[in-house]
Amino acid sequence: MTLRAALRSKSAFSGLLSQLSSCSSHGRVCVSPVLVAQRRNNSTSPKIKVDFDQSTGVAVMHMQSPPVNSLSLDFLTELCIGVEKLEMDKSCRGLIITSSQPKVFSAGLDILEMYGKSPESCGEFWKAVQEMWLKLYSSNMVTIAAINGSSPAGGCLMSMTCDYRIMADNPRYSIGLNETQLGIVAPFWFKDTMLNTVGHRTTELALELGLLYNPSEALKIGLVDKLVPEDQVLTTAAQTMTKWLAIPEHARQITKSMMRKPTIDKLTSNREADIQNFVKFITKDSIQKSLRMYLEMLKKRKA
Ligand code: CO8
Repeated sequence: MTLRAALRSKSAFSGLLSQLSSCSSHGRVCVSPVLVAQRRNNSTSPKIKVDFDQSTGVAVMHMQSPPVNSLSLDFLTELCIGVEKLEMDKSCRGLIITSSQPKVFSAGLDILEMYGKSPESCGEFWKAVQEMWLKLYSSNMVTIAAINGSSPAGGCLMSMTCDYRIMADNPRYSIGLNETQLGIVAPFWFKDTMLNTVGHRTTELALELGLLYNPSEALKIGLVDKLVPEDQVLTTAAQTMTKWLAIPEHARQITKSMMRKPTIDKLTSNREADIQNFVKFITKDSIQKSLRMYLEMLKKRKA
């Protein structure tokens, strides 16, 4: 069964998860020998590579989907399964997300998943986008985005789900929610995530104008927390992780939940309506036209 098919089928997905954990007591999940063996070898899947260091309790998730780590349905499915596995393993306490692609952290949602697709496909895709956000934003692990390249739109959203963001200090890179530039609208939970990160007025300007910020600007508005030379992004993330992991875990987790739960609840209580809204919006002729023009612009810019 493919990963995508596994996620599609709820029972198969729980079957997959039950293979990962053979027992659960007092809220602690025991990890099966199969998973432990995989982990020792560092699990590798086509679009995501996870290196988990048992001695530090920190996993590094490398996004490795050429050319630009765009968030396709397959990519999101792998990512969600990867995060779920780590979340269930109580020996994993921290997650660093980074990119193996040169110059790009993630180009955001895969536009080809939203262009020329049936309403059913769009709905399935959007459910996976919601799932990625819910898993990362509500994670009990300490999460750090090691942003070693540009990170527009959904890439910025993914970074903002993390507890801390470290970006490469390269003025050619940019980050932000640029949806309006594509003629589309960032949904309320994208908006809320940004609002929780940089405040109301900055979010209003950023979203209406579809602003992409260079690293210095992003640091100034608090969209990222630290800039470092490109070759130090991962090491700085690891050092920062050590500091975060020194905080008493239970207190940190409850505090994170207190800060984020109202935003998470807003989506969980409206998931189906949000999917319907997305499908209705994205399949409109005018929106499809905007996406086509944007794709053409990307191609022209390359030429
Ligand atoms: N989806 C699909 N394909 C993409 C995407 C993408 N998001 N981004 C780039 N590509 C493709 C390009 O078309 C190009 O394809 P090809 O090789 O076939 O010509 C290839 O990837 C390489 O792209 P570039 O040559 O542009 O690569 P660079 O390294 O020069 O630049 C960038 C990398 C900066 C990431 C650049 O590609 C870029 O700006 N991409 C567009 C990013 C973007 O605007 N993403 C927005 C996606 S929408 C989203 O995430 C939220 C939507 C919320 C929906 C709400 C509706 C209700």
